[in-house]
Amino acid sequence: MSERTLVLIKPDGVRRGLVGDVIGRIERKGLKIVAMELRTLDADTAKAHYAEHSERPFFGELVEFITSAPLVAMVVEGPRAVEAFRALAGLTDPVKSAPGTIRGDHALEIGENVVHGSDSTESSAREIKIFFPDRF
Ligand code: RTP
Ligand code: MG
Repeated sequence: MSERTLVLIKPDGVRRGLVGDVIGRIERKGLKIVAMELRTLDADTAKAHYAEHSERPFFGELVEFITSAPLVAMVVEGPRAVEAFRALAGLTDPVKSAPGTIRGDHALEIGENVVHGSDSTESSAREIKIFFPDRF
């Protein structure tokens, strides 16, 4: 059963030139990119995307960071795509992420951890609607 997940290469990943690395990992895994766009988020879109964290102390910083510069948004498709991409990404805390994962290989700080991947099929459906409202 194929499913879709929303992947973001966050502003730190774009700024550091990691777009090709992340796309390469997605492609080598056998997942398919079915939509992709470089864009800078406005605050409303960022707040909607991260709504589940609106009461957390880091919410302001999170919104500021994710809107600070261009990111790459994509829809990635394949068998168990949500779980497959989360495994490629590693854990939220890059220091705890195993080498071989995107965050484990490329980051040190929780707040700048290179990529986002939806955490469930319910989240991916909601997030894909926010980023690509007319496409799916
Ligand atoms: P994401 O949503 O960005 O893919 O990351 P995630 O599922 O691994 O982590 P999540 O719990 O959804 O948190 C979203 C983003 O908020 C930042 N964060 N900061 N300072 C903190 O304690 C803290 N906790 C989370 C991270 O940048 C995380 O990716
Ligand atoms: Mg999350």
